[in-house]
Amino acid sequence: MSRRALITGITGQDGLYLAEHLLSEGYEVWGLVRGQANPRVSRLRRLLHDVRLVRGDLLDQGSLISAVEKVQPDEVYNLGAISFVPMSWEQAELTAEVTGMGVLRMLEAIRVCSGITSARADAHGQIRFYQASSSEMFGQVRETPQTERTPFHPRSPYGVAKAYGHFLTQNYRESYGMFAVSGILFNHESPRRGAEFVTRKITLGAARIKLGLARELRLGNLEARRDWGYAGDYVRAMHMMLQTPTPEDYVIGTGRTHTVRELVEAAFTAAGLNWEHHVICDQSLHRPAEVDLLCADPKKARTQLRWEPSLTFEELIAMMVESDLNLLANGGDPDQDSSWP
Ligand code: NDP
Ligand code: GDR
Repeated sequence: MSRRALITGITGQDGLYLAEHLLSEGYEVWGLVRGQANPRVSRLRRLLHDVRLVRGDLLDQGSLISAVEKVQPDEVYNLGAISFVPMSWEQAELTAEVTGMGVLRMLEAIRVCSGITSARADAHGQIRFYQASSSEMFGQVRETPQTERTPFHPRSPYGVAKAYGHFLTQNYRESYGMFAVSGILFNHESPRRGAEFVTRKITLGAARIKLGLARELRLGNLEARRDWGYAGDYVRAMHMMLQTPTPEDYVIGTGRTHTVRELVEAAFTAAGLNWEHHVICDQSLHRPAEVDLLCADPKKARTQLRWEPSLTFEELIAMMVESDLNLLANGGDPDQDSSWP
């Protein structure tokens, strides 16, 4: 019998890649979807016919219990979140509820449905749980590169909510003996990345300018450094983490860091443009508190999971620019992403 996975956040970038990966591994894949008329659910149906859907919301405990009861999953991947960092200042309480408390509700749904009440659950037949933790938890870093042992100093309500979810996942592992792990993932991108995140904003901006659809691109802090990898590689790591004999947390990243300015340069060069003629620095796009530098030390994942990224930064950005040029040249709508590869 095929194994069954339940994914929250299946309509997002990672959810789509993870669902594809698990289907290719022979899983029966279920996605938790919310809302009455969510356009991203229609897009998901168009892209992935074999995924089954169950209604639920990370804000609603009862719906999560019903979903777990209905699906009877072997593995749960909790990717659902308010994930755009600037939005977490505008809607801090909602971010805490979805990105933070949502983890508690999902863990409780699994605990209740599995009948786990004692301090140490029987490992046999347990639902395995993956939590989408984030390098944003490191925030103002005290050491670089960052490992599984680097202390957290989150710099946004999003980072704080993720830190809560991270520690709670650890706590359910220690309190109830649950197979619950966190992947501390650094920024990962793709042609399916939301248009509000800086990589996609830049590759779409460069493509629009190249095609004469725009003349300028307004950006915030060009000096921030991030460790950017390819989302398709990172979802493989999520799956690998749930196949290990013992539950442990892992840092996933490339170990290389670049400034936003270098990202702009790579994207505009890939489009055959000089970025200095088009990019405008806009103070209003700077954040109340910035994360200046992130760089992963993925040694544990490399040695214990045998995980390796397949694309370099330059290959990733070139792929995204090419995809956006094709999308726009064919009249595609980036908000619908109908022509995603
Ligand atoms: P996206 O923003 O693309 O997707 C977020 C998903 O969360 C969507 O499917 C959205 O569904 C869902 N969601 C939002 N609110 C709720 C809710 N109340 N109940 C249930 N689901 C909800 O994120 P990514 O795919 O990029 O990231 C996946 C996860 O990994 C997130 O938790 C993110 O914080 C984390 N992460 C991402 C990194 C990255 O670089 N991409 C790095 C580290 C961590 P809907 O369509 O209904 O809005
Ligand atoms: P991040 O990603 O906040 O790291 O969170 P984002 O792409 O939004 O920003 C990266 C860096 O670029 C700078 N920046 C801009 N960012 C945006 N969005 N728009 C701009 O115009 C702009 N100009 C400069 C930002 O200041 C920042 O330093 C992502 C999300 O996917 C999180 O959910 C995830 O947890 C982390 O990555 C790891």
